[in-house]
Parts: sequence; C-alpha cells; structure tokens
Amino acid sequence: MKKFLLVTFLFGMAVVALSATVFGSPYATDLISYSSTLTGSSLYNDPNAVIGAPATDFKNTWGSAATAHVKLVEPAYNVGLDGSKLITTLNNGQYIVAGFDHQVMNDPNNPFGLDFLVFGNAFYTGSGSVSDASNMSTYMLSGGSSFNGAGFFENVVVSVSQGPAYEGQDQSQWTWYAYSNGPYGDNAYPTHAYEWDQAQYDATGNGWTTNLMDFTKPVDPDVFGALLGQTGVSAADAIEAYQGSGGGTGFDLDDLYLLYGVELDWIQYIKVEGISGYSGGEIDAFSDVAPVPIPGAIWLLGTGVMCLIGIRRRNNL
Ligand SMILES: [Ca+2]
Ligand SMILES: [Ca+2]
Ligand SMILES: [Ca+2]
Repeated sequence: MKKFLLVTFLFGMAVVALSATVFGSPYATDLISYSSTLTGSSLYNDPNAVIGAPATDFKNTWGSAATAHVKLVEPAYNVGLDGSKLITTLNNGQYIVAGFDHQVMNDPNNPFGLDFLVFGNAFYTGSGSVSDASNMSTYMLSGGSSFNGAGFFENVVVSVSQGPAYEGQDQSQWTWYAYSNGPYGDNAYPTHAYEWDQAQYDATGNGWTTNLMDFTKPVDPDVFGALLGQTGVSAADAIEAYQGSGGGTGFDLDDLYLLYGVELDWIQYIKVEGISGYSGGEIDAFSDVAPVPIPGAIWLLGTGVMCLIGIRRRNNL
C-alpha cells in the first residue's frame, strides 16, 4: 500500500514537472512580423519592446525623480532602468505579430473566462502627485461613467491566430480573428507593477513593496468597473481593487464565437494594429492568463487516495 501511494505521488510530481517544462514563458517570446515602417518616435519604434514581461520600472527623466515604478496612475514611458525600449507605438495601419512558445488555452478555469492579457501604457488621471514618493491614498482618481473618461486610453485592435497552416506560410495568409469591436489594447486596465502597503507608507513614508503584482491574473471587470463610477476613489483604493492583478486588457476566446461562429480551444499568435481616430496606441507586452489552481497533480493524487481507500474497503470485506 505504501508503495502504491509513493508511485501515485511520484506520478503527480512528474505531471507538475511536465507542466513546468511545457509552459516556458507566460509572455510572448517570438517577434513574428511587423510593419516595415513603425512611425512612433525613436523611443517607441522598436517592435521587440512588445516581447517579454510588462515594464515594471522606467527612467523618468521628465519628472521629479530619476526612476519610477509603473503604476496605474503613471504608465511606462521613456526607457527601462537598463536603457531598454519598453513600449511600441502603433499608428494607423501599423501592426506587430507576436507569438507565445506554447498554445494559449481557452481554459474554463481562467478567471472571468479571460484567456490572455494585452498590456499598453494607459493610465487613470486624477489629482495629486504620481511620483514614487507620493501617498497613493491621497491621489484621487477623476473617475467617471466610462473608462475613457477616467483616464488616458487609446484603442489598438487585437487579432488572434493559431498560426501557419503549413510550415513557412506567411502570417498574412494565416487565419486571423479580430476583436473588431473591442476590447482593445492600450485600454483598461492600466498596468500596475508593484504591491502597495498603506501601513508601510504611514510608518516610513514609502509604501512601495518589492512584491510584483501578477501579470497573469486579470482584473475583475465587475468589481473594478463599479469602483470607478464612484467619487472619492484613491489610487490606493484602485490598486486594492486589482486584487493582486498587474492589470492589462483581458480577452476571452469564447467572444470569437459571437463574432465569427468559431470555437477556438487555443491560439498561439497575437496581432496588434493601430487604427484611425487615435493618435497611435502603445503596446508593452502580452501574457497567457494562469488558470485558477485546480492543479492536475493534486487531482491525480486525490484520485489515487480514493482508489487506495476503495482497495482497502474491498480488502476489509
Ligand atoms: Ca475563455
Ligand atoms: Ca498609449
Ligand atoms: Ca515591453
């Protein structure tokens, strides 16, 4: 019996190890294609800036501080602490195609049904100072009845694809599905990189912890949307409403059924395109949403234990 349990346990551990190797990165890893002319300014015209994790810190050369955290009231701009480019501008008709190193699943265990996130440099406006030295509980958001009235948002059209039908097929020939009517990239919800600790601010004058928010967890659309419509909401309140999420615009593959009658179990590539009517939107990164943990290994272990109980019961008869 002990041997049976051990085997079940080892099998469970193997599943955990396998999962870890299959999913190399939760962020886009491959730059597939991009417009021959990206006309953003020199700081924002490198398509490689959309690969990898969202920006967490930047050199704030135009502000009062030398560096700044990315926060929902102060978005990424300029360059990273190491001088790297952080975001890419997509003006009308310009595009970037990026790929993940694995299939992004339409997983029913993904929070709110949202399967992937697109990060831009949208932010909420308000009154007060956004510098890292400021108290986020005294920075008051402008709020409003709509997201676009509550901050600075732009619209970048997002499309998805499973990739080439045969090896070497150009991305322009792939089957793409566009979220033509939104949601859009560089829109709600603004990226927020670090956890804020009000008690730490009250005691020391610096509320920023070194704990990163979760860039694979979507913001709860209902909770946060309701909060924004109220008055007297501070940046600290908004951070709390993110409930550990690092923000980003959430996309549900199920929405494609309503638009195109197609049921996609997974995608692997994302295209972002600038559209007319906006002075260009910015894209920072893409992430695969992590399902709410109902770990397969624990389920298997549980099944193994139930089998064991069953065997014991039969033996006891
Ligand atoms: Ca989904
Ligand atoms: Ca923008
Ligand atoms: Ca970036």
